[in-house]
Amino acid sequence: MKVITLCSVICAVLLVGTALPTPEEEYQRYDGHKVYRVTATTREHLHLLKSMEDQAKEGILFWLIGGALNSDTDVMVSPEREDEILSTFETAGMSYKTLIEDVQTLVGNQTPDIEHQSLRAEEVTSSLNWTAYHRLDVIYNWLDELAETYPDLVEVIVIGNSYEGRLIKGIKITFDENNPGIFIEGGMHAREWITPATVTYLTNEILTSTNEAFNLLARAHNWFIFPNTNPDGYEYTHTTNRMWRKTRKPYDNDCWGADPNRNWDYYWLTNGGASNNSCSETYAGSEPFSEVEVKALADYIASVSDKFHIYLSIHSYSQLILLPYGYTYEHLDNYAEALNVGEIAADALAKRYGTEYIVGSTAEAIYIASGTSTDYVKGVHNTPIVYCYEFRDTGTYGFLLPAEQIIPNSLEFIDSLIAVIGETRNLGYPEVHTIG
Ligand code: 0X9
Ligand code: ZN
Repeated sequence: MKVITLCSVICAVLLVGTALPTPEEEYQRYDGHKVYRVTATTREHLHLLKSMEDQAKEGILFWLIGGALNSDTDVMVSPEREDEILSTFETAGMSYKTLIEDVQTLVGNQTPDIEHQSLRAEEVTSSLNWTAYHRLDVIYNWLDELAETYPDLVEVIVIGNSYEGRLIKGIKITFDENNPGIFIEGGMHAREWITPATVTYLTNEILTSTNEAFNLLARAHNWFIFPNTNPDGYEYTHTTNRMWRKTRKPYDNDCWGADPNRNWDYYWLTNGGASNNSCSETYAGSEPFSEVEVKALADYIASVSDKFHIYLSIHSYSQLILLPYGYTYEHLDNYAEALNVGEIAADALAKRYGTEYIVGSTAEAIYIASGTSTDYVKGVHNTPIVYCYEFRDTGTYGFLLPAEQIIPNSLEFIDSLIAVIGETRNLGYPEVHTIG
């Protein structure tokens, strides 16, 4: 009797514990949060914005940090701090405009709510689609299905585990062992949901497209594809906080996560292109490769670096095609070539819907950013063609891009990719390494 009583108490506690989320686990709401675009026209403005970001106080979150004069900074502000923050901008002489009136409205439009959660069991067993954003297990199950459907072409690659123990899963598509390869990573920044969505769309096209021209190009290459390189962060954006960017490793000052795109062991934490403050959105980590997800990806890249000649790191938002380097203004050896290929790719991308992308080196086009994946791949492995894509849009929705834009974004991206592959081949890569 005693045992039963004890069990009923413990079981009730356990049941309640699993049924009701703790306050930290509740999905963060952004009612009344606005996103402002602020323009910095002096060094003092830049300095002020940087220090506001570094302080990482409640009620202010930087979506984009403009590091150059006349660049834009997009900052999300809570209703409680709105007056104070706007008066700081005004006192400093910075102009600003409202980009997004109510962040919660946009989050609600694309976030799986309770109703959607109950559909998840069904969704997990069905195939992927590109009319909604999906949870990690849905994407991973789909990768497994691909390997079952195309056993001669597709191999699932697990490169390691995340900090919280999730798999870091991708696939290799091998059409012919001797083909040159293309490496694509998405989802490094958790909140950039359009990136795994588009990378999986591309994967599907590589295997099923009926477009003859694309098929020919796709089948003349092998593909290394990792849609979700920050699985803990990605899940966190689905369960707890839609606006999370970093990994989920605990650090000091009660802050979590490092920026996986500042953690690579190549000019790590150099030139002010990252932060040593664990609360910053661009925290570089405690040391190079402190993030297991980044280390796992770097190790896998090293093991296949002679098997690919094109590397794409996929982010959002801003509509950019960025060349290395980010840690310095110095140009690449083949800068002229890479810029030219990027510009042809941007032209190809614009043809379908008129979407305009800007092409340039990371440091020149946006800001100094050190410890990024593309700098690492170029600097350490000397891969001939390396780009970071920043997908749609330019700030109307930002990270909260409606799911209806997944397919258009994917189609125009594939248009640009066809140009990248074709132009890279015209330059004689991977066999001939010319200097532009
Ligand atoms: O700051 C970043 O890491 C990227 N922008 S984002 O808004 N997606 O966070 C741009 C970094 C430049 N990309 C690389 N050099 N890989
Ligand atoms: Zn990003």
